[in-house]
Amino acid sequence: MAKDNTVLDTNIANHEDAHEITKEGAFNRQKNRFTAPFGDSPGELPVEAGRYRLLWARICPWAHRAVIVRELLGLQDIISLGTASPVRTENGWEFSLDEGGVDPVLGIRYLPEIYAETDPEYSGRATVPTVVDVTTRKVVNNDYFRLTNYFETAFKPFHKAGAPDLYPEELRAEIDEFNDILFHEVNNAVYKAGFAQSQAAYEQAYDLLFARLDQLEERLSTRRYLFGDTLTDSDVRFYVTLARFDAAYYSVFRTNRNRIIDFPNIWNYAKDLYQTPGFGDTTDFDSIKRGYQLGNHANNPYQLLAKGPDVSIWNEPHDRNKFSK
Ligand SMILES: N[C@@H](CCC(=O)N[C@@H](CS)C(=O)NCC(=O)O)C(=O)O
Repeated sequence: MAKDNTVLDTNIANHEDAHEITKEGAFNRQKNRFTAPFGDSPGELPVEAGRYRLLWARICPWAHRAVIVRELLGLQDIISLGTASPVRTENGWEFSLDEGGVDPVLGIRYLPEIYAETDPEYSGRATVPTVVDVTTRKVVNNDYFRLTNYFETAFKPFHKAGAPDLYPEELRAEIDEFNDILFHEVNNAVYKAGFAQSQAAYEQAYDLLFARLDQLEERLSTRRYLFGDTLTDSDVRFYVTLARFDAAYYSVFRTNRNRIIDFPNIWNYAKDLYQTPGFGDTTDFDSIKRGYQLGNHANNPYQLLAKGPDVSIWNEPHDRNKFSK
């Protein structure tokens, strides 16, 4: 846990404590601790309706993607959802949005409580997303990288009728390869820029990020979604970074070569997704701004919240229907 009592996910001290800064000043994200897969083989987490609770905070892109996929696939009654407040406290993510300030199912005030109950030896950061087995009160999975894929595959028997196939078998290898690039060069590159402790590490992340965004701008000039005419898991992963970019990363993480609204194809694509049920209705720009801007107390000692940007433009028309047949 961070020593500073005003911490947030954007507080670098938090990551120093968790030994996530290399000697070159670069951010090297901690490994997930709870990675058991969901499935019906021995050692896998049994897939059952009502057994698991997904814990998230609206600021967090890694958790947001699991929430979007849960919505798209209609898993809301199968996996319950607990929401922590957007500004992380000195004691970790707090369930202060709930009555009495505790999660109504688990009865915890702070996320680290359930990590400590599960593994008293755990010394890493208690992160969202976290999946808890409510029958055992144990954290069973915090594998933000693969969680959406489990919802898409192992939870298939529970998908709503007509749910999109976000992870089609014939595309899985390609999607995995793409998601890996997306992680290193977009989703995590913004954090690498924001958490860098040397000019070189910051510039390296910045250059990597914008070179990839330029390529994605090009890719989206010929197709509605990243893999063509239908939504995939990769679109969800790209979207969560886009939704945070202009409101947070651009200023807080200094990823300011240009804004997302300056990329014509990416911006129209982002609006298209935002206006699709599951995306915009789970996106809370106010929480995003608070989480990133107020979270870093050292960089914002007077706790001022930027008034802009105007987020009403996410509801403006997009031009992506031009790709529909
Ligand atoms: N589990 C991953 C990714 C998830 C993650 O970083 N979530 C952030 C919120 S976006 C979090 O919960 N941070 C808590 C902390 O830093 O203590 C990690 O450990 O780096």
